[in-house]
Amino acid sequence: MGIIGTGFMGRVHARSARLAGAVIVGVAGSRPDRSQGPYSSADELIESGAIDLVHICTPNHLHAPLALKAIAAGVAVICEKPLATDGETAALMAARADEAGLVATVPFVYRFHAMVREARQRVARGDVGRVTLIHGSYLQDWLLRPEDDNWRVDPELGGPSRTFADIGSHWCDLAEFVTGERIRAVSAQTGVVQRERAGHAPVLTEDVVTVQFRTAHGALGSVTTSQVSPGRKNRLFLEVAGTEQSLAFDQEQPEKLWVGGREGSTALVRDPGTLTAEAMPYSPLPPGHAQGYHECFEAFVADSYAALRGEHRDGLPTFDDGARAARVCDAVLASAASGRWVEC
Ligand code: SOE
Repeated sequence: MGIIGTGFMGRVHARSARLAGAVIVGVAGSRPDRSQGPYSSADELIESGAIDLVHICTPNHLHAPLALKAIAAGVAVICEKPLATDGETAALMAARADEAGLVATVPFVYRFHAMVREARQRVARGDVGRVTLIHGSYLQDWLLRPEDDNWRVDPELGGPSRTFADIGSHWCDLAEFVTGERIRAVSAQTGVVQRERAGHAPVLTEDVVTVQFRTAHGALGSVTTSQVSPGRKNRLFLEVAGTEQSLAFDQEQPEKLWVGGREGSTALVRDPGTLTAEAMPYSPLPPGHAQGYHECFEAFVADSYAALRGEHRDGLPTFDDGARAARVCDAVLASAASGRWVEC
């Protein structure tokens, strides 16, 4: 396989791919001196004929052109989210991957927590009853200060949405994955808290977003995303209420799933004794040995490579899922701009 992108995510992908047994043939960086192996550019790597799969870990604006090139060359793809900077392009990418019959996946890695699989299975088997309310947030603080900078701030590189495309996409994917519901219409507000950032004045991409939504089956929901919430590092919180039970998952407390009931509530702890058969394969470590981001990433990459070998893996996030998240993101921006509800 090959990797395009040498930043934080490129390194996370490389580590997980090695663990999955993949051989790294080349790494292409933004400049020839950042590349490793015989290929000095992304194009050379994709067209080398030497790789079965390419990991695309570049800034967002390059996801679509590189993934489309790889698909045209018959190369399977693992592409970072947001899959594209607009929903239409993301849908085209999903269609092309489908037509070519290629494995094409997106690292919605929070799906790979055992307690998330547990929640999904409990909703699917009816424990929760009819899903009525879905809410939560995804909060970070790494862009709190005016001096905090990143390519994601720049719409030319990151696309028109920053916070929602980057982390709202994870939340929406997780909410839909756990509940089986589809976000059907949104009413959103976006806000820029830091208008002046070095090199980006005025800042055009959003720091904070609030969204209320309804699903195809009529459940109501809301989500708040922020990259400027002091003290919140990577706090993805999801709560689902149904007519029988509630479930809540907090990515910073990933060993637990709260099961709420009118007659009493419990905090389930990840343990083979309590997990359903569907969640067990995603519980890689004995209880008490906390499962974290890396383990989830490893499980996602391992399942992508299993799919490449022709094996089925339940819940593998594909380009179709990436395209859905991009479509919801488009609707969020359109609603914030118009002040109206927008269908997605
Ligand atoms: C930065 O906001 C980031 O690294 C995201 O890009 C990841 O997808 C998320 O998992 C953590 O935060």
